[in-house]
Amino acid sequence: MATVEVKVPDIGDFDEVAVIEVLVKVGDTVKAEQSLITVESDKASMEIPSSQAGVVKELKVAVGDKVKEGSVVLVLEGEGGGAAAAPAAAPAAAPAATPAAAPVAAPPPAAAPAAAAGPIEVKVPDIGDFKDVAVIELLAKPGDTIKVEQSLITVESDKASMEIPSSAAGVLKELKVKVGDTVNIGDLIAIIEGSGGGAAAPAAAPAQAAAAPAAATASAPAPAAAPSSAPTSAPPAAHDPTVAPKGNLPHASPSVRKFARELGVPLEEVKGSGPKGRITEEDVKGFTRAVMTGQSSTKASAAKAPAGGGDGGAALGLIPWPKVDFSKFGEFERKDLSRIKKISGANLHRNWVMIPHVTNHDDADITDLEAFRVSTNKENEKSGVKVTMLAFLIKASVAALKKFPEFNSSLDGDALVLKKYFHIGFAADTPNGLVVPVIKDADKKGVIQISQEMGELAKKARDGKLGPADMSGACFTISSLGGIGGRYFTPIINAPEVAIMGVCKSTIEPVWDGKAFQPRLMLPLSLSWDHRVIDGAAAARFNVYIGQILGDFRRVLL
Ligand code: CAO
Repeated sequence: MATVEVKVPDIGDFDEVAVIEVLVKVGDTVKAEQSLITVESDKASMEIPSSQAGVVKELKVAVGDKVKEGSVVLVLEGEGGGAAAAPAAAPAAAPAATPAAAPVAAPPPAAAPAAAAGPIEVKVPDIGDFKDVAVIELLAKPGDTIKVEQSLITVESDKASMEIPSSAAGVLKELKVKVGDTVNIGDLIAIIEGSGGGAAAPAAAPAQAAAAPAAATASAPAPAAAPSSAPTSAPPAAHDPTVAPKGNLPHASPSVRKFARELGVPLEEVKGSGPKGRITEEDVKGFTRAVMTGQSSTKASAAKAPAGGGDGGAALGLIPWPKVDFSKFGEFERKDLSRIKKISGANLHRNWVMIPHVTNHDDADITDLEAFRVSTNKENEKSGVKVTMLAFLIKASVAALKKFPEFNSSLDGDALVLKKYFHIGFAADTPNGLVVPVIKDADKKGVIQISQEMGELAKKARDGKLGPADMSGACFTISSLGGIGGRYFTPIINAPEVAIMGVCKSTIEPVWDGKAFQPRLMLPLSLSWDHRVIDGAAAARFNVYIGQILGDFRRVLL
């Protein structure tokens, strides 16, 4: 099989950029367009994709190396699944249309500086053939004194993030964009009261100076709407980045930013361990771990998460949270929320507000299943593994997800992502709050193995030792209060999942069999579902189907 050299494509008019991350290793199988390395200049970082599919034979660059157009990144044993290796002389031939083909260098200001006073409009300069790039950071706030070329905002696409500089000097009067907005060339981003010393030319000519187009073809999801792979109660969350503190801007590559966003980690609170304080994926994981184990908390979530909603409603145009002097009414004590509660609160709040929830209630006859569970546990007494009703529920959910695939999906803009894997989260109560560990590939596991893994994960949860990987990737979540009591409740969906099953304590009830009332063990089920994705009839069918399986577990074989 032929080997090919993958080279740095045409990435604009820059001399050399530093390799800050190597994203693959020797032996890895890479797809065409898969990111291989991250490079970074003063103002922008971007990922260089592979021009073709194959197996990595040799890496030709290391972190810290400088590369430019035509530099060999690595040697691939080709699978013939992509473009042929682009010769050094024509590096743009392969990934020319990909984001990596775009320059790393930050765009110059929208307009050439010119002496002017009075209000000046700063617009997005020509940053290449992309549209709808997400604003991920605001780097200045009204009242700040801005220099020409000082970065005002950071935008990000799938593969690259870059800072948009000011075309004028002066005092920032107004920012016209906020985090989560998407922008295009020519969009107004700020009004600056010119200082007369190096102010911008009229904003009507934003593209003039744009010699350096930026990366990006696809728009990155806005942080607020970005699907979080973390469970409702897990680490993540609703971090609404506001103005980043001056001189303390989070420094991270696009993939690390994306990873942080998925976990809801506020990057400006993460200490970077990479060169020049750059935040690495390990730093984000470490931060999450620290929050989960109670060694740290996030300022953002602490400020936003409180059970009552804090001031989070302000963004929705709600009236402010009531401030009450409780001492007027009697004695009280003040107790800080646990760290997990602070973080999960922000998630729960977002999910509750953003997802149109509906909850269906039903009962499943588990008389025979409970008898089977008890006898199975007797048979396996010595194994030390106790089979729980929750394990059967996980198996039943997998069968229902297979029969009703839209329940195993996530909304992504106007599209539905239909998953072919079956990872099931379960809510676990811990002394520090609620967490949601995930049983991976539950479709491939038996009830005993699921019970065993659940026991291990629940213990890890109680000991505060769950890592992000233990809590991510769920397709569907089950929240069981069966060991405690109650009849029904309305569980909150774990975005980006589209449904969650709440289970309460089973009780013996009289059930009419056509001739007489029979004492049957009935399990209350409460299914909350996202009405944007699921219709009421489908939800009722899903619940009924789960009930049928629990009523006669042989049905999972059908
Ligand atoms: N009906 C009746 N009894 C039930 C039951 C049900 N639906 N589910 C469990 N039980 C019984 C079990 O059989 C067990 O009884 P024994 O000790 O006599 O065997 C007892 O209740 C305790 O079960 P368990 O809680 O140890 O085991 P589990 O598999 O049901 O649950 C776990 C494990 C980790 C999910 C659970 O310990 C837990 O944390 N539950 C709380 C989840 C929660 O807080 N959800 C709310 C989320 S919304 O805020």
